[in-house]
Amino acid sequence: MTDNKKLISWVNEIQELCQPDNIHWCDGSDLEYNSMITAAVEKGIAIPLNPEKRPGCYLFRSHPSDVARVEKRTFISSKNKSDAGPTNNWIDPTELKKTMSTLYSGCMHGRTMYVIPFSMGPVGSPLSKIGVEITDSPYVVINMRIMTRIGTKVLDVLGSEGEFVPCLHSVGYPLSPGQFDPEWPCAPMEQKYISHFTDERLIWSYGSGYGGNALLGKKCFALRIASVQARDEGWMAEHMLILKITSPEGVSKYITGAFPSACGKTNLAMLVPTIPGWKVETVGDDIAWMRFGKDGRLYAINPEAGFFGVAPGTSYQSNPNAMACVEKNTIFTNVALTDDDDVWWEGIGYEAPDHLIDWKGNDWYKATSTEPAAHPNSRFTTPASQCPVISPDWIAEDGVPISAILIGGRRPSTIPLVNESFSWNHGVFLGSIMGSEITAATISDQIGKVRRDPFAMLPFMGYHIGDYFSHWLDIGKKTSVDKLPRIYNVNWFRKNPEGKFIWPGYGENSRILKWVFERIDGKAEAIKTPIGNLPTVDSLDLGGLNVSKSEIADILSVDKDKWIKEAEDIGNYYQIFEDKLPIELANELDSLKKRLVE
Ligand code: TSX
Ligand code: MN
Repeated sequence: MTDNKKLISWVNEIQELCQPDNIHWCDGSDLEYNSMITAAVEKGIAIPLNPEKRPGCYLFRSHPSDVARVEKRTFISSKNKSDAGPTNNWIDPTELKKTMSTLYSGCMHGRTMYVIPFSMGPVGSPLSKIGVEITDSPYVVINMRIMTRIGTKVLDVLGSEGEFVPCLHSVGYPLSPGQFDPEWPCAPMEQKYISHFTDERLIWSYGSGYGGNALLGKKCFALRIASVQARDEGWMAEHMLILKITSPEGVSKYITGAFPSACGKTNLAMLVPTIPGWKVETVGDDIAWMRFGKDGRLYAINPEAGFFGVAPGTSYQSNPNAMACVEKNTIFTNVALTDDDDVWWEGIGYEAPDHLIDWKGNDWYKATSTEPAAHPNSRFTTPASQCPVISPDWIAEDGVPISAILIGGRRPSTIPLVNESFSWNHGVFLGSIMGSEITAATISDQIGKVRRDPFAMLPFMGYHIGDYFSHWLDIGKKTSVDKLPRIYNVNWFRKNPEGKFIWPGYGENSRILKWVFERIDGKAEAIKTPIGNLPTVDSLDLGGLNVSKSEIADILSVDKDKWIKEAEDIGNYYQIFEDKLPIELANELDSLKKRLVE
């Protein structure tokens, strides 16, 4: 199995602490996967879907209290509180370990403890990193097998001395002999902990079986722990999609994009261009690890092997490639079940049938039901290799060279459709002030204000956000300007006074990608404005687009009064960083203010 002393002693230690009935080392084989699925079906925790319509697909339903990441139960436990910064929950590591050790004590009674060696990134690639997740949840094993590379091949690379990030997970529901085991065991909210011991690169998760709380390779490792490793080792761990775009002439470039949740990252990563001759292929839809190559350019890998996407809103119209992915070998969680054992969700692109079983397992009738049939955060877990437009380079060991970085949020006003930063530092400034306007959909008393989510990393930062900005600025000093990716602020969500989205978005975003592509080659025109370089109306390819030139001019306009207010708001927001706000960003804000009144 393994002769890695650190791994063997950690597994022994956890076995003693959690006291499982059995231990299973995951080899990652098809046989193992199939027998775990069979066992889950026999126990009634997985529902096989119609083999004619969804071969190899299964539906799981979570406990209604365990349906999403829990930010208030997510902790950055560094020795010094100041290392966690103003945006993270912090608990002293000694105290947190004491509390959680009590919870973990005997927590796997009546259960099997699975040991999952996994690689984030292609197995053996110089940009990849190894983790080992210990879990008592078969659902986690099944999903980790799709989302990461798991099994014996990872242990082979780990070898006897290799380093790995230990990731401990328990659903927090020990069973006494004869005790009934529910479909989705989990612990009450106040016992849930998603903890990151960042100094020793260790993850402890307790009490939740859902998504990012439980599939520890993703947000916990590839973003929170990796961001700390990246800071210390001079690379970047970012909440970004990666796409490849190819022009009609056959020239390809790679672009990453940081967007907060509900902006359509997965849709952009799999975009179907509406402009003739252009092609977009997917490298990743959620996380990018970027490192300098020997040539001084930034190279990105997708550390994941699958997509854990939000189902509602995904349709053959909005994202045909995602729909093709989920036709087979896919795990669905909390979607609705049809009478012929297919799936349905709000926004799937066709009417609900008269009767469904909703995400809670109850009858749902189109005529009378008032609640959504699928949970708004219901998910598909699907292999990236099944994506019809997956780029062959998605498994490139040395990653792909990045030419541009997109950043963007949901802003109904102020932020134009696309804006090119003047410089790396100016781009970091734009990233630091990213955010989405708070709408009625967000439960908040601050409707209309901007919720800042710098680089879409706020929920995923492993250290002080001010130090993170400094790290971005440092990256910009490590190579020459011509080798750095250019940074573009985009906004698909500008609204007209009637509250209607002006830009059609989706496949039409290829027009923006084309402009970015041509800017990099020094071919597309732009005008310098106080906030950045904006396209002229004529520099955008608008052929066949049903939007008037005046509306285009509108979403490319810079309203100085709105921006003066924006700059004031940025000044207030910057105060939370106190002495950790890099001087370069304070200078960028000052320069912006000056340009606005020139
Ligand atoms: O994903 C989106 N993208 C990026 C696509 C590559 N969405 C969905 C966001 C929620 C996940 C968008 N929504 C985009 C977008 O570009 N734009 C919008 C806003 C919008 C919504 C509907 C229409 C137009 C714009 N049009 C009609 O409904 C007809
Ligand atoms: Mn994400």
